[in-house]
Amino acid sequence: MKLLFISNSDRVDAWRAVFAEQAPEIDFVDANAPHDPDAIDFALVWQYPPGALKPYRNLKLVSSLGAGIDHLLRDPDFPAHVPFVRLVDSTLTDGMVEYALWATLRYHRQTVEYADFQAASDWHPLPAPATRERRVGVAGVGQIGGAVARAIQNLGFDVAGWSRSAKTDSGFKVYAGPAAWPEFLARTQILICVLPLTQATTGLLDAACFAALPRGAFVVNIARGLHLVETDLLAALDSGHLAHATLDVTAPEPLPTASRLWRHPRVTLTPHIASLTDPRTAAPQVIDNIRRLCAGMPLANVVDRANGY
Ligand code: OXD
Repeated sequence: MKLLFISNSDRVDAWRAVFAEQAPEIDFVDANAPHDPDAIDFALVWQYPPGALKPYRNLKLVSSLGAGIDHLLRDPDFPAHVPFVRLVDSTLTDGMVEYALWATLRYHRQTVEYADFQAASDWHPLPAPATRERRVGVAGVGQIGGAVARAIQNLGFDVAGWSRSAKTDSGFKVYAGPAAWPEFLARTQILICVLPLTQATTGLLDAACFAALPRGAFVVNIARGLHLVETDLLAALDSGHLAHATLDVTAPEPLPTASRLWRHPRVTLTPHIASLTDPRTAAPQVIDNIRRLCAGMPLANVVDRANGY
């Protein structure tokens, strides 16, 4: 059994080592090394040039190295009839939760303002809102967004979520569907985007969204750059309607040096590091799915291509 590893950004040696230890029966093939495409059974993939999977005619399973698979589905040559599974990894989720907590606490504890005061040698205490009065809104409350919302709620914040469809067992209020989006935004002081990128969510963080947030709101995007309209964000920050934005993702990535986001005093940028896939915790589920396939058992975390996640 041969598994092809194809990624522009992941560490092939680290993945190879975990496969050698945990699944010696699987022959791990680096896409950059010479190999026979017809002999490849499975593919483990992340960012790669569109069309790169086209030569592999005998694929039986494609596994994503990450949770969001929008970029893979955009490849017109992505094999349409091969089972496709994504990663649902607690380590990946933990990283997202940690980043969202950091951004929330940073805004809640006004450290952005205090950094300005320090730069001006200004000893200047601000009135501090109570945690229970700080309204955080998490857009996208699936596996990762739900964990983000619960962790923030556990710190005592007033948390609500927004999702495509109604959810009743989340432990926090969930606004459902496009009709509830404006109401969700109107109550949200810190907006955290954890949505999957689909046709319906592309460009959702736009001028109308920012206008619907209360004045002084904060925006955190840890999902995909294409959720957010950069020029609309800059306009909302320049006008003072939004107080600050934290962006772990941009469109495109890497962010071109000409982008004003790099230099905007009200923007914090990180290079898509909110969470990184760790082969030690992610590989076991890739291996498990291969073994399930071989045993004729149902696969875990199959992508619903119609929904786009
Ligand atoms: C992911 C990512 O979707 O790292 O897993 O962006």
